[in-house]
Amino acid sequence: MVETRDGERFSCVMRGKKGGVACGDKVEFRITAPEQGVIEKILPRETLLYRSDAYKEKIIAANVTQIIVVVAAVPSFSEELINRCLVAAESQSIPVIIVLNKADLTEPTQAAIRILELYATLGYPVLKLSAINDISVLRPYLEDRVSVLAGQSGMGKSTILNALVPDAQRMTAEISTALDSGCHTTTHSRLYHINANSAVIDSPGIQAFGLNHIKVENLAWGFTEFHPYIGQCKFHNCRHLNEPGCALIYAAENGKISTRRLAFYHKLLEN
Ligand SMILES: Nc1nc2c(ncn2[C@@H]2O[C@H](COP(=O)(O)OP(=O)(O)OP(=O)(O)O)[C@@H](O)[C@H]2O)c(=O)[nH]1
Ligand SMILES: [Mg+2]
Ligand SMILES: [Zn+2]
Repeated sequence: MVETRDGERFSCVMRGKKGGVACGDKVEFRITAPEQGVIEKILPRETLLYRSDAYKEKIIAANVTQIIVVVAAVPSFSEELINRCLVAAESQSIPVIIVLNKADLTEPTQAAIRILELYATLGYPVLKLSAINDISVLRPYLEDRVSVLAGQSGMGKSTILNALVPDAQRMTAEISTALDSGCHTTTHSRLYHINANSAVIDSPGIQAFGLNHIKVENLAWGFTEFHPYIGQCKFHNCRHLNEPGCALIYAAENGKISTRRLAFYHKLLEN
């Protein structure tokens, strides 16, 4: 769906090969029939958030200026997925905020807060809210930005979107308690305007966040607190795994960086 500056909408196909165009893209298109058109050209992207495994790449959104990683205590969230999201974001220099949704589930939320404290100390804003009650703490973070709601299925991304844009009426669905997961309710990303300068994209739940597109030697740059130590190791090609004289391992041993984050980095090196 293409929207013009005046807010007119056209159902479009892509000229030539299918795919390639993503939610948030700016395009040139030609009208072919009432409310229909052909996308002729994708304009250069400011940012591109995507994930990739050995076989394919999947664009999450184009031209976003902020990523809102949505987590909740129920179903349980993967801290590794947060870290992968952060690495993808850092590689595109896109700022991230973390939203802990379903704060009304007070007891499990307490445990989630303790896990997320680490990310707050790294400088990522961590907001706690309950989308079914009140999302007002999130509003100031949306101003003058194009944000994408990203995260696992069932965390409440579409519920947050509906709270922000009541007319949107995005489909939401009960989670599966048996599987401790969401039901992959949202199948297509879509951008919604909050006001003239702010927009939010709701995206489908992510199960795995492959980072095949990021070179191994660049992975450490995805960990913001590692930056002062990169280039300080004894060996210039240090992978910070177990090499002697590694500045990152030394920093972790001395409590300057979190051993949990170094362990996630090691996990990313493996695949
Ligand atoms: N208790 C509680 N439940 C919530 C809250 N926000 C969302 N939910 C519920 O969580 C379930 C999943 O919400 P969705 O908004 O569909 O989740 P999603 O992240 O969009 O999931 P996908 O589209 O599958 O990626 C629904 O049953 C929501 O009603 C909240 O703040 N508190
Ligand atoms: Mg959804
Ligand atoms: Zn090192």
